[in-house]
Amino acid sequence: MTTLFISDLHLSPQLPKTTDCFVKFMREEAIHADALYVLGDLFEFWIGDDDPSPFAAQIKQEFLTLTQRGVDTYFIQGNRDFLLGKRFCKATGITLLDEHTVIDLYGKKAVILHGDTLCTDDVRYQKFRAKVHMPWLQWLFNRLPFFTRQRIANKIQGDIKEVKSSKSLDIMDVNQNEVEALLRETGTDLMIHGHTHRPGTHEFSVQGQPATRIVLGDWYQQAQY
Ligand code: LP5
Ligand code: MN
Repeated sequence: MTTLFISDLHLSPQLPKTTDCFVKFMREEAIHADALYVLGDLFEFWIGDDDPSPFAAQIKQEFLTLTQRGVDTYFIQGNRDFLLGKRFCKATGITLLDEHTVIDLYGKKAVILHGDTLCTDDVRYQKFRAKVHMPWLQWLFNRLPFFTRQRIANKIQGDIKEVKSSKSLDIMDVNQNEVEALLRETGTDLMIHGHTHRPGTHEFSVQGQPATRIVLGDWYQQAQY
């Protein structure tokens, strides 16, 4: 009985070692699991399912092989791959889940999400997020040629880097009230997310009942699942 959770791999053609770790994980670990949940930021950037690169094809092939072997595979978009969509899922056999989703983990309910929506103290990010999630803007963006989108994404990323480096670490962590509100709203006492790159297990109580929040780690140094 194994269900695996990963997030924040930040795969890119520039980091071949991380891609190797991912391939090894898919072929040696995920293949034996009942299910695999990818909780966002699988990619450093994903600007459209029509990515023509051999890198994109390689990653898709790993997922296709896994789902064809019968491992149920699910994906929740992160803040870096929120444009991953239906076409990617169709090509790989994975299932796209809502921003936050309640799953049944061998009889235990858990709410899973990327985690960026919990960082409500980061007001500038939340405003940015609301903009890039506007359906009409995404519709327009998706209709631009792939390489134009790539140029726009690079420009935005460059502009934002400085903004991020001026933020305090506190602001970029989850807001505890937000965490508790989501647990109450979903009627769960277990939450699993990534995004903050601060792996750990947090125990606390919500309305007098014990609750747990598990944070997944990133893959910059090693595979974490
Ligand atoms: O991922 P991480 O940890 O490095 O940082 C995140 C937040 N940053 C982001 C930005 C992404 O990395 C960049 C994604 C670019 C993809 C291209 C999209 C193409 C447009 C599509 C249009 C449909 O998510 C960071 C958080 C951090 O997590 C911790 O939570 O702090 O947030 C920021 O740094 C964002 C700034 O605070 C916002 C600055 C606004 C600048 C305005 C730029 C122009 C916007 C144009 C919108 C179309
Ligand atoms: Mn993230």
